[in-house]
Amino acid sequence: MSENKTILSLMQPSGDASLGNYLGALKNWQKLAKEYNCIYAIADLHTLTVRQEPAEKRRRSREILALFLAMGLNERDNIVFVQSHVAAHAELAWVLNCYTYMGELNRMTQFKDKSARHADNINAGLFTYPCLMAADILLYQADLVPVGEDQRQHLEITRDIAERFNNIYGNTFTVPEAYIGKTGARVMGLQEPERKMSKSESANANNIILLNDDLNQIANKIKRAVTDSDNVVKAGPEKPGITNLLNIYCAVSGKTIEEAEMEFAGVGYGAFKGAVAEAVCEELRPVKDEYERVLKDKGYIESVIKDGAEKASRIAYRTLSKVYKKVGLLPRG
Ligand code: AQP
Repeated sequence: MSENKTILSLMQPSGDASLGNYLGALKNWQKLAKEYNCIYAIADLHTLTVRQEPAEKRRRSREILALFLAMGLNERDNIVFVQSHVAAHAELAWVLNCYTYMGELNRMTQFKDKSARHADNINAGLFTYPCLMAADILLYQADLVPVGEDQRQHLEITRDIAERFNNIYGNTFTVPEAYIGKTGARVMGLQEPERKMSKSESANANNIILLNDDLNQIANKIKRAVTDSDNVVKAGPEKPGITNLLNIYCAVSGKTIEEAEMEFAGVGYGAFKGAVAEAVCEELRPVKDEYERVLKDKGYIESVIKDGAEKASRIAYRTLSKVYKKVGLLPRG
């Protein structure tokens, strides 16, 4: 790895990738590849906290990996791997469990949210999830982690655990910083624009744009998006549907909200939605073409998975051996 800082980005195969994942994460990650040592992982162990059809999970893991590759987040310039293929994640997570307090985990809002949503399956993994996430980050001595507002708390706890460990045993982990992208587009649901578009919550298919949707479906979903009855294309807290569409339009066109509002001044919602649909489809067309091409190349995907596991394991086990030695475990020989 070069002297550049290391940046670690994870995506869970908890659902099919959405326009939110694309605009809020993948598109930004693409820009980081030149400046940083980038490590991209499919966070499949994390998805075990919520029940899912096993075959679906395997399909999604491959598809999200293919999406990374299609977007140029490739194995030549970066490390791309599947979390469960590097056993050091689970091993370090156990150690970190023993250096994390119940009080800290109790404060995690994601635990509270997910337990409320999955009241029939409040498992221990859901509670100790931040220790696994800390392991993901600390194993690679990541300097930076791109985080959205909802993930900040997890990065904070990772920093606390790393500092605690370093204070007891001497410098072991790099204490990571949050990387805040310039345009952290937050895409909201098309039918519920007050809530984030989330890939694991696709009960209403019209609420979410999936990268697996065809371009006609995508355009139709945008045309059916919930708005209001003003017929004025302007962003504002009282107009969440239009604001969301404007944000999406700006994220794909590179325009500012003011520029977009001027462009659509006096234009009705029908024409505005048509323009947003066209811009999104134009943006996604080449990505989807390349994604479909990569997805068919099973041999390539398998080779990336294998190579990624080897490269990631080498770094991860270096950190894990250091940790095991410091906490007093016998060396493996
Ligand atoms: N709606 C969104 N707008 C902007 N960014 C988003 N991300 C997700 N949804 C949006 C970003 O995608 C990256 C990968 O996310 P993740 O898979 O680790 O989990 P997540 O943040 O919890 O994403 P989802 O889609 O909402 O998944 P589920 O439904 O499983 O919780 C992250 O960088 C995230 O910010």
